[in-house]
Amino acid sequence: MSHRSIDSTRLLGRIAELGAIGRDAEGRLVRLAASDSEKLGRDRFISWLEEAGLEVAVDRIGNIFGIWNGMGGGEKPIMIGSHIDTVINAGIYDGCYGVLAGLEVIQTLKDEGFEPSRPIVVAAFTNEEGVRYAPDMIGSLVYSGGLDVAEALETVGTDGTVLGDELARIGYAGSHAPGFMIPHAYVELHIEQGPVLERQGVPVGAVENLQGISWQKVTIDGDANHAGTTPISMRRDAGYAAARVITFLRDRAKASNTPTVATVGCIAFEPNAINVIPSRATFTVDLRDPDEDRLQEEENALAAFLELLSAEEGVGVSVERLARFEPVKFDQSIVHLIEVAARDRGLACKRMTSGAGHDAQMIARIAPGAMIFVPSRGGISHNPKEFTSDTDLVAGANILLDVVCGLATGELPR
Ligand code: HGY
Ligand code: MN
Ligand code: MN
Repeated sequence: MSHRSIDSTRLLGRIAELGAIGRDAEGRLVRLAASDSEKLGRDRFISWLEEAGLEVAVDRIGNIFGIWNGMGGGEKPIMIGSHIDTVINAGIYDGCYGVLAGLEVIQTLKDEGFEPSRPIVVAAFTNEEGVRYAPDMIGSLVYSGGLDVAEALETVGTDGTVLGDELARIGYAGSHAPGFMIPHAYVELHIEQGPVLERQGVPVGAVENLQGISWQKVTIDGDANHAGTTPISMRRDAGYAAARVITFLRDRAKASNTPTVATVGCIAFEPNAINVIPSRATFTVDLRDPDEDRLQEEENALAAFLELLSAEEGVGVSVERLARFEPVKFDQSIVHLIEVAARDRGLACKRMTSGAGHDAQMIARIAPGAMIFVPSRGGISHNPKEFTSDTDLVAGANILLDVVCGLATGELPR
């Protein structure tokens, strides 16, 4: 059976080109949401949308849309989305692959004279990574009605900037109301960012659910004192207390025999001097689990440990919630469509859970959707070593093409 195929040279070339945009003085890829470097990526993406002859729209939270109306007119669109903001010292595929493959699918169909029964839209959502502004996925969260846009625009970043001011400064404070197009269906193509597909030698993942996420910021207050003269018994050491929390979280997750994961990704001491016992430790806790009850159990266990710690170490503890998203189940008929599309191309496909958060989990609030994964070499991501082979990248984009055609024609595959 002959299949349509995307233009692999164009897709791979754009992934490489976007991957070179927003590098810092040390050559690291850092395109944090609403930053000058991200603006460069946004501008380049919009130039590709215009080259493809798409209508470009930007909403009030800075989400970018490339719209192909086809003959679809007033019908609800098929939306293909992801993000182009990155973490610090990122790889070039996370998010960008899905956005550029979405554009490639539209451009392939347009070039071929395909006439979709409904509009097809590619979306790049703001601040998916949440590194500069919490919570993560704020653009798709606002788009799906999970957070009021005015409130979101007031979000203060880790650098003290305000999201709304930064979007205006880089020229991406759009005018469209978030949610101005409710998708008929949503599909997101993404690198797995984990080891499962590669370990099992499977080229395609049909993602049927996504785990819950809990982000908290913990502040521990002790007493600064002299590192040389203060006996251990007299210390109220915020640094030591923080270390106890990190080992508590890791040991508990490791001993649990469940998919629970816990990460302390950011930490800062005050006054942060070699010979001063830290008076304050501020750090983040990222807890995840595919099961909501277990995730709540982990949050409760942490809260109980912090109380015990406060009593034992004589330190003050305060916690700020930064993000909390329940686990999400995707649309079974679209998951099935992905499996059939892979089978029709002779590709093995595995149903799986997403360990990472994605815009798809937010858009699932307003439309049926699912995700397609391709393997990550060594399961590495959020790291410049992030890599997916050209073969897998192209295969994933062709599966996306087939799934979008199936959704656009209503001809669900055999
Ligand atoms: O944190 C996440 O899972 C996503 O990369 N924002
Ligand atoms: Mn991502
Ligand atoms: Mn990411």
